[in-house]
Amino acid sequence: MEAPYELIYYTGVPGRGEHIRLALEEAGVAYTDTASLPMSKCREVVTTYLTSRTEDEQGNPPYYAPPLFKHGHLIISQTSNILMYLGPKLGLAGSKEDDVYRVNALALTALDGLSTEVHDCHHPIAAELYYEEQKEESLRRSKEWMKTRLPKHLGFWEKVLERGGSKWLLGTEFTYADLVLFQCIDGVQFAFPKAMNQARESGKYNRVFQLWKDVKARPNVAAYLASERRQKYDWGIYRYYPENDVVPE
Ligand SMILES: N[C@@H](CCC(=O)N[C@@H](CS)C(=O)NCC(=O)O)C(=O)O
Repeated sequence: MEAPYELIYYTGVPGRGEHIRLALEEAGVAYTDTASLPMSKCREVVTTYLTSRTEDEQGNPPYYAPPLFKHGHLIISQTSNILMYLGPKLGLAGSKEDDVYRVNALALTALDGLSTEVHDCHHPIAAELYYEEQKEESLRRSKEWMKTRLPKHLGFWEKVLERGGSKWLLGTEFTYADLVLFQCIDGVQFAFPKAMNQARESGKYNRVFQLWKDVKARPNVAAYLASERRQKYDWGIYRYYPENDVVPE
């Protein structure tokens, strides 16, 4: 029997694990997810992977942070690495020989600009400090990010879609990069609704917002989003702080 796909990630928010869930859900394959465990049990399982080694894990170097992904004896970390591993298996990494690298580049770019940078808007000084300890800097950074970085990122994705001449990033083939961009746009809309409304209404990024809609409407994605497996945004990468939700000037 094929080894099961096992996602190891915290429960309570979609977080970085969501990119992997979306790929598995889109492909309609079975997987286990530690997010379905009660909060304390889930933390315990994730922490065990990060701090102690079992016989089964000896061939794998230590993992710095979740998400982790287990497939048989292979346990790997890093969101984009996991997606690059799964992409070809799930038929979500294009069909030409080098597409896997093209799709990976697109996914990495979306994760850099619209996930990591957005996380740093609410934690600009240190991940170890509470938001409340860096509120002033967070507001300053959020304003700057929305003013300069958000249009740069949205403009880049609009250009990718325009150049490809299709509704998907790689061209006519749907790939996991489209899922990653969907999730990033979805999260930024949650965190900064005013700025994103302004961007949508500007008409400058119609292809990007259309991709978000088209991914959302894909049958397996829509069914997943309506299920209880889809967790709500809260304290993760995409956070809503009303004081940071300002219209960029
Ligand atoms: N680049 C890594 C980042 C992983 C990461 O930062 N994971 C978070 C949870 S979403 C974490 O536990 N970070 C702990 C830390 O950075 O010290 C990835 O995409 O997987």
